[in-house]
Amino acid sequence: MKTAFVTGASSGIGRATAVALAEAGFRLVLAGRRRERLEELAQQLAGTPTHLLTFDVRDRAAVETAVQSLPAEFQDVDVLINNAGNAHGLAPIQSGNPQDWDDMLDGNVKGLLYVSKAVLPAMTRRNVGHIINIGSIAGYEAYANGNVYCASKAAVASLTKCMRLDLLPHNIRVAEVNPGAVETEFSEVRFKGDTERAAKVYEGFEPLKAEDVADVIRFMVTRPPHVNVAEVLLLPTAQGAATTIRRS
Ligand code: NDP
Ligand code: 8X3
Repeated sequence: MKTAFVTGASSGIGRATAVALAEAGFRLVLAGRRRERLEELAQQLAGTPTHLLTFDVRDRAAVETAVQSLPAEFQDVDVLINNAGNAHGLAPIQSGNPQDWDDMLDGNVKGLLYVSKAVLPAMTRRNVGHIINIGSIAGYEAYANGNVYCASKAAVASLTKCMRLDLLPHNIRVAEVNPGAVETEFSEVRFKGDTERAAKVYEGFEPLKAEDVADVIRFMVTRPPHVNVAEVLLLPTAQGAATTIRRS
C-alpha cells in the first residue's frame, strides 16, 4: 500500500483529494490546523489507514516536528500533495494589508517549501516519489488586486519547475495542478468570513467542485511510474481567464 501525504486536508480541494486517494487505495497522512475536521474526515474514511498531523505550514519547527513524529508505517511517503494555502484579501497594492501579504507568502510559498523539505528525505532515500503542488490560474495571470496572491502562485509555478529539475536524479515526479474557480471555503477565507461576498464569486455560472480537482489528481498519481503529467490548467467551462467568466 502506498502512502500519500495531503496538506490542507481539512477542507475543499485537499479534503476531496484525500477521499479520492483513499478510494484509489492509498494510506493517508492528513494535515491541517483544524483537528476536529481531520478527525471527522478520518472517520468517514474508516477502512483506510490514516494518520493525522495538526500544524501550521508557516511554522517551520512545527512542520519538522510533525513529520518526524510519523509512525513507521506512514514514514515512507510516496505522494505529497502540497495543497495547503489560501488568498487573504483582495485589495490594490497601495492599500493592501502587510499581514495578509505575510500570510500568503508564508503559507503558500514558504509552507510548501517547509513541508517538501521535511518529507523529501523519505523520497530521496528510496529514489521514489511524486509531488503535486497546487498552483492556480493566478500563477499564470496577473489580475487587478490579486497582486500578492498571484505572486505567491507564480512562485509555486517556478518552484515546481525547479524542484522537478533538482529531483530528477532521484526519479521523483514533480507536477502542478492549476485550478481556476473552485467553490470551496477559499473565498470565505479571502473575504475574512464575509459569506455573502464569497457566494457572489460563484454566482451565475457553474464553478469547479473540489471533487473535479481531486479527480485530476487521482488520475495523475495513478499513471505508470514513467509518466509525469507535469502541469494541468483546470478551468470551469464558463471561465476563459482568471477574471473572464460567462455568467447568466
Ligand atoms: P479551502 O479554504 O477550502 O482549504 C484550504 C486548506 O488549506 C484548508 O484545509 C486549510 O486548513 C489549509 N491551510 C490554509 N492555511 C494553512 C496553514 N497556514 N497551515 C496549515 N494548513 C493551512 O480552499 P481550497 O481548497 O480552495 O484551497 C486549496 C488550495 O487550492 C490552495 O492552495 C488554494 O490557493 C488553491 N486554489 C484554490 C482555488 C479556488 O478557486 N478555490 C483555485 C486555485 C487554487 P486549516 O484551516 O484547517 O489549517
Ligand atoms: C484561486 C482562483 O482566480 O481567485 O486561485 O485567483 S483566483
